[in-house]
Amino acid sequence: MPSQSTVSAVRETLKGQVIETPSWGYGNSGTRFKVFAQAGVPRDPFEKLDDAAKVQEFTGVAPRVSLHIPWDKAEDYAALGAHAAKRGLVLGAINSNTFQDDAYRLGSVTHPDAGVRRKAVAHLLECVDIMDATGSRDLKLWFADGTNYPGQDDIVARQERLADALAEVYARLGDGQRLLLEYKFFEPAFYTTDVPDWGTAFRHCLKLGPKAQVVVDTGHHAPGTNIEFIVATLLHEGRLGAFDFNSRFYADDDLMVGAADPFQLFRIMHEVIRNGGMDAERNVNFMLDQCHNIEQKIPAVIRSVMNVQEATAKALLVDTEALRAAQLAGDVLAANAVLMDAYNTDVRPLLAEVRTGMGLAPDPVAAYHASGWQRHIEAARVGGEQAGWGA
Ligand code: LRH
Ligand code: MN
Ligand code: MN
Repeated sequence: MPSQSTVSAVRETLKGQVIETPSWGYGNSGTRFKVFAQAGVPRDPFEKLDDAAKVQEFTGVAPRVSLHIPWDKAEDYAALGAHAAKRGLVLGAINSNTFQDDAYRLGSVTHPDAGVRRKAVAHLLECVDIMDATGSRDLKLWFADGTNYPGQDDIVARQERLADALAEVYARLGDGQRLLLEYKFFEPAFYTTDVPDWGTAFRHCLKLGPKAQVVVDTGHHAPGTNIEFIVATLLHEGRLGAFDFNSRFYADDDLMVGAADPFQLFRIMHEVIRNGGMDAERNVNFMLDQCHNIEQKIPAVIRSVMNVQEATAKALLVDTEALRAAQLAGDVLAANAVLMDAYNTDVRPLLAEVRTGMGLAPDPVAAYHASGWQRHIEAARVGGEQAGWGA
């Protein structure tokens, strides 16, 4: 049993946790086979913020929203920021998009043609302009770049083009802004991918400087990859910038975080906590990157936030003294038992208490359903937006 002082420290940490939700999680999405339109989905970025505000209202830990450009392109970003602020939100990471233009068939920043590379870099620089207007700290870069066939292009030349583009963007970053580089092992490229793994992302970040950090998207690894090892290593090296949380059974499924493998999420959060990743000064951004193709979107985002909270609570309950003693004694079974005891704790009552202490309802999903918001948006919004892909 954890002591009373441990439990109250855990409660305080949980109250202070921040989980950033993605604007595209509120829009219609699907696979390349079908996008199922849902009633009441947002028609513009302002309405996406209105939905995100509901997640914040019922969870109290999701005040930031990531934007994707051009999916969330606005005439006036100051107005978008003011709309967010009125709803108790702030605009979070700006996600670039160099994967939906015909020009990028052979790549964006790694394209063999310098003109296409210039177009891609211009978009990335525009994203930094948007960050200046929104006050966002994080520029999140994911490149779909790669090749489909052996021999299609020169692997190292593409790395050099990538490094040149990143250096130009890095030089444009203002004080307090940073570049977050996301890797993904395949898709849409099927043979080589230019940023396929954490090693490649880490290497580019090291070359760039301290304002460049790696994003770990939990769905972007080969099956069986030990993601928590990557998390521990990047944190130890000071280069873990953010998570894109989601879960997967097969590839980049973008299902709700904690749905496929809550034990993996717990192991990740254990390494985060063990290596100082919850400390405010580390600035690790805990973001969701998910699509709710067949389930209702707002309660799915709420559930996802709760899943992260549950994994965090369990990881905070690990008896670190007992763990260290067992590790030093070489007691394999005792060390493992310490972790499993924490994992097997039902933290839902603790989280309900935390919410009540924050003036919230203990069950955020039930509170959302009781609020009438879903009925309101289904009646008020006609012709909602697609999240941006999968048409
Ligand atoms: C790529 C990715 C990346 C994109 C998002 C929409 O698979 O994870 O983070 O920006 O999906
Ligand atoms: Mn992602
Ligand atoms: Mn992805």
